Amino acid sequence: MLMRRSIFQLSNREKNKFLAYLNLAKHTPSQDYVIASGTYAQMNNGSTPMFRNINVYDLFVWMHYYVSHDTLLGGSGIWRDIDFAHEAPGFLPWHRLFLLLWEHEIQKITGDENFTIPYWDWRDAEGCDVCTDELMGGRHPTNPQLLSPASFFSSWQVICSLSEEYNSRQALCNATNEGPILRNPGNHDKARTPRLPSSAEVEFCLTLTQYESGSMDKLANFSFRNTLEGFANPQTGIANMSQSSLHNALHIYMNGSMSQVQGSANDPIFILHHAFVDSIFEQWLRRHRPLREVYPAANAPIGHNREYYMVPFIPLYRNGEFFTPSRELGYDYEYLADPVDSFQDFLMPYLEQARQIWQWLVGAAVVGGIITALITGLIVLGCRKKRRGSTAETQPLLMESEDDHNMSYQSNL
Ligand SMILES: [Cu+2]
Repeated sequence: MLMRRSIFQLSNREKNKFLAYLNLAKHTPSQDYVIASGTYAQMNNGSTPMFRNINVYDLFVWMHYYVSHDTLLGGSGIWRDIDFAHEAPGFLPWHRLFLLLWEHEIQKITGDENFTIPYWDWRDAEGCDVCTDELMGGRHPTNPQLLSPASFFSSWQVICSLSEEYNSRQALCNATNEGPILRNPGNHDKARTPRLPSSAEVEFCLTLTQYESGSMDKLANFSFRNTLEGFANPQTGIANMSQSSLHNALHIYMNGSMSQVQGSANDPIFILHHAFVDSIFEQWLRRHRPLREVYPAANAPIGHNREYYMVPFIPLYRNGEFFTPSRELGYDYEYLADPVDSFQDFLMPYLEQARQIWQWLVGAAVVGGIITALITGLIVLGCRKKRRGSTAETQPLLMESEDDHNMSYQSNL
């Protein structure tokens, strides 16, 4: 069982390793994937392929862009009200899979099979406490919108951040560099998001019994998904378009690359943030123990029904497959883990090994026992013979030497 841990619980060594892995991903070309740089029509229905290589980090930025970008209908037609990963029931399963795949790619390029994404528990935070040069980058000393030059994230380039430009050109994002990461935490629109989410808001959200409700979009009332995503009031569960709460609040608060859906994964805070959102989803699953059937099978916004495949992942996965407790998917969160379960997890590999080799262990014990018995028998026999032949000679000599030793010890004292 892989354990996701709080970024504040990592040792300095673990923190630096995490940052080094992120940087490696940003500089390692993906061996398995390319991105489409043109639509199917622009590729002449596939006869003129348009694909580009991409690094592992940006592959995920691009996938997050692709799943949420406006559909180019040709001519000047744009379909904006479409998103296969947000504002509908697929939001939580989609981001759950996204993080799992991201974690897996990092494990592959580093060879570190135990790597897990850390989370940022932002409940009741006063500000962006991961925005330091030891973690995700502090603020630039003279330009508040930029990252501090002491953080290597300040040299990262973003992609897929210019949605209106792509729309006007009827073009897909082709992963061209578009400048540095922007982040200006706390200088956001306070009327929309007065402060970071509180523990009480998270707790209220967890009490909502319905996973999804009504129109199953951002207007849904008393929907756990819509409240956690941040389109509903986290004190009442009623949809409220004028506010951005819980998950959305963090995106707004960062006031930069994180604040536009399509380019938000450019900022690596995205990963820490979504890991924590996923842990809240996990708490809800454990508390309410829903059957898979609780996830809507029909009438959800396009792409979000339970058996629909999630865009743009290859191989294919269905929304409903990730509406399941994290332990079934091989991971847990440190702050949610049952200590008994964790101890079992710790023992499991040893017990499993013992189970596989128990015949050998028993065999070795029996053979060892027989050999020990034989040797003991031989020694006893040997000693008896020797004692019979030599007792008389050795006895006086032994006593003499013992006396000498005792004398010298006494004189020293
Ligand atoms: Cu997203």
